[in-house]
Amino acid sequence: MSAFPDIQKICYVGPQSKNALSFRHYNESEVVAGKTMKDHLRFSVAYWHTLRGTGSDPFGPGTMLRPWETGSDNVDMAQKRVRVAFEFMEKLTTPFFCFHDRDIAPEGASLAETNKNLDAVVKVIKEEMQRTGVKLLWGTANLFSNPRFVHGAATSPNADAFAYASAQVKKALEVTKELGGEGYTFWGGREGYQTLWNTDMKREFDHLAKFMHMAVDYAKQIGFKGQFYFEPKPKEPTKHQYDYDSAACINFLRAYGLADHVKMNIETNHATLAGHSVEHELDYAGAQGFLGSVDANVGDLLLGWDTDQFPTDIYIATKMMLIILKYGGFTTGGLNFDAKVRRESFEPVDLFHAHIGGMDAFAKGLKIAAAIRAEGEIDGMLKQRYSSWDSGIGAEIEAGKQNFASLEKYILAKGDATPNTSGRQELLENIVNRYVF
Ligand code: XUL
Ligand code: CO
Repeated sequence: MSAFPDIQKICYVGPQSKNALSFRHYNESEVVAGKTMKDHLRFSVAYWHTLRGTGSDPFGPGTMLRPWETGSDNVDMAQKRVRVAFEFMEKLTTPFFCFHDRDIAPEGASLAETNKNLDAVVKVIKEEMQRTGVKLLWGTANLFSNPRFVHGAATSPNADAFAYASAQVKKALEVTKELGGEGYTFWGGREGYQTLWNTDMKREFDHLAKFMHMAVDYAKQIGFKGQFYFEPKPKEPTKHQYDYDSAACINFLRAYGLADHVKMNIETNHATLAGHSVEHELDYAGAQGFLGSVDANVGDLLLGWDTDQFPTDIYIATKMMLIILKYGGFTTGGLNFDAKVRRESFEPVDLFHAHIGGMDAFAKGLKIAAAIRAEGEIDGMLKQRYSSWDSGIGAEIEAGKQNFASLEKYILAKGDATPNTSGRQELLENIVNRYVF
């Protein structure tokens, strides 16, 4: 039985389309900058929001109308829900999905029973993946909902909570491997603290590193070749999250010998919560060689929390695609819509509107970014701005042929620095607008 009987496969119609259930820009087989849009964008549906989001908020319960949900959260329902998920992705034509272990299957009375539940649901997921060709971008474990993780998981002061989390990630890695997942993401949830009065920060960092190393070792042991990702988030739920931003995460990975095994999964709304723009976070990770994957959403700058809205802002999408292209595009990563429909958007069709809007925004952003790069005007201005480093004293400094004493001599002889030219920010913004509209 169809969960979306009135909705056909979403097709590309073109920019003039007024059909809300069509793509105006996402034309999966269209080649842009040497690759199809499908291969550039690698869109993914986030199981936790799209299939499990209820619309509850601190002031009230869920509002979502999901006719296929029959009330009881058991394995039978979880298996039925998988069929709904894949009908949705098939109609939407997203090539990937992502999940947490606990989104897809209910917890049982013991870990053994929980794992059995998971296996029963994974069996159906496997069937549906084969039937539809939809693939797994990455898997992860929910180490934050159950009260046993009240003080964190890998950074909990309770060694048993750490042990439980280890057992859970072991199983999540096995399942991710079984489903051919191209990656595995660490988002710790409660890995952070509320007050230093009760927190041994150094010890908690050491434990988090131990935990990640164990995951890397176990992946090797079972032959899981997917890419590990670390997802930064500065606040929510704890006051001081250890994975604050790209810089904090990369420093942690380097300090603990994990740099060769883990890349970043950058989320737009998490970037803005950290006081950064997403392009800053992407460029920072890219410059350090850690750009892996993206959780595509947006926050609301007037609200200070993780609103996880669908991304429809063409400037943000363009800037993100410019940076993703600059670093060579996705390999194992992709654009995972870690986003939820608003509580007021409670009908199933809203899930389609939301994803279509996000996919079209990034498709258009990709085309604009590719055009900007092909014409090279902005790149040329950037290069020009740094041209004092291409020859003469600049090139010598870069080549390590100068030192403080020789530079003092140089400036004493020269008298003063050559005046800088204008930064031309407004002109650059106008040039970008020329491509956008
Ligand atoms: C939470 C968040 C997570 C991760 C995966 O803010 O973004 O859903 O993406 O655990
Ligand atoms: Co996320």
